[in-house]
Amino acid sequence: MRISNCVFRLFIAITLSANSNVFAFNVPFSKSSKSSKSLAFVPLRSKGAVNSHVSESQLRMSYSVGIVGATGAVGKEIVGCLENRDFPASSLRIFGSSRSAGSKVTTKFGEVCVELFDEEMARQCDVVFLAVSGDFSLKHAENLSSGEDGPVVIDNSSAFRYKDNVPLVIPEINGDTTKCSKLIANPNCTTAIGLMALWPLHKLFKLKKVIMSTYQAASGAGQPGMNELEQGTRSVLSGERKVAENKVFAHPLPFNVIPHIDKFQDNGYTKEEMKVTWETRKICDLPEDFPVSCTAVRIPTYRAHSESIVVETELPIDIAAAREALSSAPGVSLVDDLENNKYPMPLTATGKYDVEVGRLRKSLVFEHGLELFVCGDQLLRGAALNAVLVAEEMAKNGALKSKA
Ligand code: 2RA
Repeated sequence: MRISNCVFRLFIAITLSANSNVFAFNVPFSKSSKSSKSLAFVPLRSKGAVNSHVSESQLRMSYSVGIVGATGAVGKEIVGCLENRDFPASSLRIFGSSRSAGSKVTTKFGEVCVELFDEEMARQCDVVFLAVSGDFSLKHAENLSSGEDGPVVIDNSSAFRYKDNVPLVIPEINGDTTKCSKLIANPNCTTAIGLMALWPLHKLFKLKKVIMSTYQAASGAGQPGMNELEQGTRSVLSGERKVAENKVFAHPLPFNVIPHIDKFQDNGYTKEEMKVTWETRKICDLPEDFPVSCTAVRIPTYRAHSESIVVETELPIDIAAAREALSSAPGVSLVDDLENNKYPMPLTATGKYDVEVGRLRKSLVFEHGLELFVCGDQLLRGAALNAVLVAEEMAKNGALKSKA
């Protein structure tokens, strides 16, 4: 029977990754139900890989899905992506902490009960998404995925991204690497958004150098980041304060930009910036010393990261060919219509599966060089959607198996 015609009973427990409030659901779930707006954005459908879903034969299989961290900013979007993409889930279990295990909450799914996180319980799943801290992942991810009967584990943290034996995956670029490991690392959102645009250009013109400046939304720091931006802006506009308070960010974010995301490293770059360098090399299978440089800046927007990217290429740039390559690339929308003031922006990229790419122009700096502007919903493309696409890829290539 086609999964899409079925009504499943989903057992959902939700844990708040940021503040550890944990909820759970035990409710009937219709595959045709629309995503709750309170859980996640309903994204616009995109072309290419993100619409290809799993094959007809794989749709006849169904997978038991687990999520740890399902009510954090990323976890909510994972639930939304699974729903919106009709992921063939026979059951959905969401695991939480002891503090909130057994608690109940009413949502569009009905009343929900928490499951206490336990490795053996989570190992019963076919695939487990981890949307929790790196420390949690370090402690549990390898145990979870170990052995023949362990589930596929897709980890959103940075804990395993740079380990040689753990694939770091953007399915449209290196999806085939998922065949060799049951533990998969999801890239940092900033890298994922940029590479969606850079990969088609690399195939066409062969990248030589990449220089990126980012404009990153408050939600990169999760719900607490969004709250600090909103409350701080209100406090200034109401006259309550001259300058907003800051706890999440290094400085007040309202009416400001902050060139500091994550910890400073010995070389003067931040860790967020170095992630772009390290992850670009690994995902695109580039040499260890391939030149990628990033300046990462936090700006007072809610959602969707923006990136100004300059590349030097081996081959001469042909703008028409670049536009054609980006137009047909899966997961990319070319938004580049200067006459009508159309270019990528956080407001238009928010809630979209595709990354917007525009402002394409030959660089004035390099003999062979291109400049572009990219905006992507980092909670989707940079995290939740990418993770669900990884699971779909593994369902297609046989690396994700159903125990049923
Ligand atoms: C940020 N990229 O925007 C980070 C989140 N992983 O803070």
